Amino acid sequence: MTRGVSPAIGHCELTHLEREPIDVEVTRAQHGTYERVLRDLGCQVEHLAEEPDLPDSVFVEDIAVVLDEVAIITRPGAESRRGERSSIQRALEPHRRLEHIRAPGILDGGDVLVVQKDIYVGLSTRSDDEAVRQLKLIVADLGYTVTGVEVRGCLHLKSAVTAVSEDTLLINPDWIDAADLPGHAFIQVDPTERSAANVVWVGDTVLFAADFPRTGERLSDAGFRTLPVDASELAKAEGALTCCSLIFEAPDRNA
Ligand code: CIR
Repeated sequence: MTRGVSPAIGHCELTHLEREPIDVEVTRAQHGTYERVLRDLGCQVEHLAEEPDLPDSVFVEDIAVVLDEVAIITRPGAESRRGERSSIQRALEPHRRLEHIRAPGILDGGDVLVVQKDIYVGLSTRSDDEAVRQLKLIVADLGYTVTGVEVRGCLHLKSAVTAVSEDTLLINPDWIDAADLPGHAFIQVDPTERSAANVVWVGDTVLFAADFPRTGERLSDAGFRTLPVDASELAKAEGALTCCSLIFEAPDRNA
């Protein structure tokens, strides 16, 4: 599931970046390529209409956590993003039973890394212990463990670490302690490419941001099939690759 780029993206939330002009058409072109790559990899892309008044609404990942059994609509840490929920909720209703993170909890999907039955939640400026507590209750009977982990220096947990296979994580060790994610193998980003840990793993392929070729090379050296995707304009809005989609199994749909 994706959503078109808002014409207001230039007014996006920024935490670690200085504001610079964002070219909406270039952003749309990059986003279109991203969707095409997902289709080429066998995904059925459900493209939601853009939201002209919601600058960050292309970053659908933050609004829901979709597990096989349930989808959890988040309560985004940035107040300006809370209006993004209603349309995502409507779009997910046909696919999953829905649950919600409720006030005072805050949670961005970018802070939620699901690795098989382990759910890690980044304790960032956007997600808190109260959301972790609620999430634990929601998944209590589903066999998941939920663990809050400290992140530093980056926006979200998935800025610092994402999965590239069932047991291997790509990590920037400056932003998170690998010891907080026990039982996994790690590949480190190239030290000159701080934001490179955010990759999208689909089937047998890992999509990485074209701005980070050295990390891409590390992944291919480790035996992964990789594909670069240009997301440089989206990056000016502090968005990375995972943020632009919610990827889940939809057995109720024809492929
Ligand atoms: C924000 O600050 O909320 C947006 N400008 C960027 C969100 C990126 N989302 C993500 O990494 N999951």
